Amino acid sequence: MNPIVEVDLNVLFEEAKNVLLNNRIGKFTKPAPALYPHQWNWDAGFISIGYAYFDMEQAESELRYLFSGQWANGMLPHIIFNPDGDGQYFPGISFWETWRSFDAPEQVNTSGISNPAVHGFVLQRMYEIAEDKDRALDFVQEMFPKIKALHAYFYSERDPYHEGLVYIRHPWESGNDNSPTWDAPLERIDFSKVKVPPFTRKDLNTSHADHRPTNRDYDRYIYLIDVFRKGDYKEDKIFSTTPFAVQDPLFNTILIKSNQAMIDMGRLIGEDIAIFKDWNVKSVAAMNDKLWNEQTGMYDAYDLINEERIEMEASSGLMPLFANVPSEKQAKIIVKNLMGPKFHQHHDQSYYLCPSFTPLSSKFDPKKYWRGPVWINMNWMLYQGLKRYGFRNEATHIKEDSLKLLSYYGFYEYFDPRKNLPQEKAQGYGSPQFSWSAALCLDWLSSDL
Ligand code: 9WN
Repeated sequence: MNPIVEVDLNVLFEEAKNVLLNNRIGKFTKPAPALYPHQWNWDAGFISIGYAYFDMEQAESELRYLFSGQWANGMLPHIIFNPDGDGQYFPGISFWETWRSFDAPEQVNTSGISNPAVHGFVLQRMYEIAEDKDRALDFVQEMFPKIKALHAYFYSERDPYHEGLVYIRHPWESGNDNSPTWDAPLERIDFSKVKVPPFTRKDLNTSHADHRPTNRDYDRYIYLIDVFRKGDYKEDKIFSTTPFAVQDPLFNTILIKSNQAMIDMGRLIGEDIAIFKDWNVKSVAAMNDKLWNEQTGMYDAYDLINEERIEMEASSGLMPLFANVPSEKQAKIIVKNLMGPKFHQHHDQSYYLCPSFTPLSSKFDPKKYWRGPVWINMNWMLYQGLKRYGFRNEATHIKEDSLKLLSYYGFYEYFDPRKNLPQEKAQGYGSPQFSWSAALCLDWLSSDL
């Protein structure tokens, strides 16, 4: 029994392992049993970390399968479609019309947008976990050029002013799909002037509408895909027509973190690492010059279409801790925000770390997807950042909160952050048996602190 979470950690480890094994379809693992029947990009990264503890071959297979869908221009799609799952999820294969692009692969069906570039730091984590370091190095060698091509795509195609900050062109690229951070740019889509292609949602067949994005959100998501199709997936054409292009602190943090990992791993295998260093010098400076908000003590997003900051109230604004972007002084301010009224303790209300959006805002919704609930991958990244800066108590706090939620309620996709709910009340939402919740639990259970 563990005194903090009052569960047998060996049992929890076995349960987490089984979530991955039950969601596995041969070479890859679905994010969830029913809601997500294909392979998702950043999910696959977190899932590989979990497998690395008990099946390194499968951990490698996840990334190999994912990169089999990489486009010729380096773009790595957010979904690699499982042909057997087509029809169960919308938007499916045909909706994306990726045949319009010369870059899309012919043998593999994919979406036409990307996801956070977790692969560099995932590969490094796999190397650290590996017992057979020779084999792990071979895998690093195999993946290195593919990950480099992905980063090169982001810096050449998504940084039009060469600032060192890449933009996302769809909320699904951020992985934090319906975060209120995207509300203002999305509200610019004027439905009295533009048409949305007809579509039918499938997510509500397996999930509660209160916990998922609204129909209006979906109209916007689908409209944007139509913009990409009409632009034949050419980035310059899309940039000149899209109403949505945002520099997101989380997306850029993850890229910087993976650049750092590529620098370390490049040294190990004797690869040229100069370009990763150049990218990071520029990106870290740009994060601090352009996105750091002195008044709020968080990193903002930046809307490239309206050329204005989006003041950050989402936990993404704390996330640069993960990639060592803030100075020690900035880090202290960020931690004050994390542990204070904005995300943790407000009068008699207390929240599990870390709500995805601040409970102080009228837009906070404890049940709705990325508008308030706790997500395990975000907690895991915050935890790594806190640990690295030496905030041991806060790091322990976030790990314990995560393990409590996972052991009390199960491996849900996301959790209600409110601490004052009766314990018997369901606090896990979205899909049960969610793969990355299990995979990152395996990582926590296998490491100290
Ligand atoms: C759209 C798979 C994905 C995650 C995202 C999460 C959710 C998809 C959806 O599920 O997004 O990509 O249909 O809601 O928001 O972070 O990668 O688990």
